[in-house]
Amino acid sequence: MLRLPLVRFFETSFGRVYDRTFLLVRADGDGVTAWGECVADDNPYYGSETVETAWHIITAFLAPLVLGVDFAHPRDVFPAMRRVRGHQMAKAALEMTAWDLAARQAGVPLSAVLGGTRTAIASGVSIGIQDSLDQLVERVGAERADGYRRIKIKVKPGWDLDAVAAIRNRFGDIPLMVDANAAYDLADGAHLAGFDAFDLMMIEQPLDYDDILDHAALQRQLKTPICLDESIHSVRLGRDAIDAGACRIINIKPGRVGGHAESVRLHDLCAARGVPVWHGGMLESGIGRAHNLHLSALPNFSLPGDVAASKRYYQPDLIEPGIEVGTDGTIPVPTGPGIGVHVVMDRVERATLRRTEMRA
Ligand code: OSB
Ligand code: MG
Repeated sequence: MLRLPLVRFFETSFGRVYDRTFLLVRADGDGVTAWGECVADDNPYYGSETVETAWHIITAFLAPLVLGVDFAHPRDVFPAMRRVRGHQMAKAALEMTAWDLAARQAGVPLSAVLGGTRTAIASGVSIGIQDSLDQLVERVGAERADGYRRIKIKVKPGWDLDAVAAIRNRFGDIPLMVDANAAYDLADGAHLAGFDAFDLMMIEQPLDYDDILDHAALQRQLKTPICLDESIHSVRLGRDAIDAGACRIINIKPGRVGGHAESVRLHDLCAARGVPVWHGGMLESGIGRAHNLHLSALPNFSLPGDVAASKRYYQPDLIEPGIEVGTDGTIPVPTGPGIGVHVVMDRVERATLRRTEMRA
């Protein structure tokens, strides 16, 4: 369990944070060392899990189901944890580590094992709620100057249409979207239709974190495509949401659906239904961020994701070199074995709050 200070505070509709607490998983097997990251935070505001629940579920229930087991393929790890219900972030942390382990054992990049086809991914940024519209416009300008391919801003009641209008006035027709993190309800439909005037790429998760059908009703009132994040915590819910007309785009976060294998299944389902996907972010360190880069190499990740440069989040990051974005707004997918980044152990040690070791 580690804590790192954020380079800049991050504010969403559920509050402002200055640091990030998360878990790292390290697995040693057959002479290689693999890494994964659990995206649960120290509060249950985005999802119901926390670092403490993930620690408990991993050590008491999940690790004993997978440690020392001979898996033919990492896709078999998620099904092996099936008797534990929910706790997708805890499951994903172990499952993703298993993918890194398998890729390193085979000596190939993780993206190759996952079925990735891209050598670089298009990068976007997620800009939190600011103290003023002037500050927001300044941040958008700085991110644009760094080359990012699309801007997402966090919105909530009282910080929404005016914020979008300020950006459109200053920057014109840039690729722009908003993320409400479930801050509205269906009764706000007429207000949310106000976003239609701004030609947004999408509005992400306007309604409740576990809702499908209200989103379908809202989508019928909006021209702007709805993208679901929080609501899609399994492949089945992704199918249900598409069938119900609740969204036209899906944000994939492996931590939210239980890992890489479930993410690939969700990606494939969306591809078959003609629904584009993009890779979300959870303020990961370089370790989780590297996993996200490899997954983003799959073909239906056709929209820029929230996978951005290390220096926006942590200085220094836990990896060296950090992940950097080119002037064209893309990030190369690492080519070394596994996640293909170098973990700086003394930085991990310094940020560590608690550790445990388990053996088969
Ligand atoms: O809703 O996409 C979200 C961060 C933490 C929790 C939820 C979300 C986010 C982000 C930040 O938007 C994405 C990132 O830059 O990592
Ligand atoms: Mg979101």
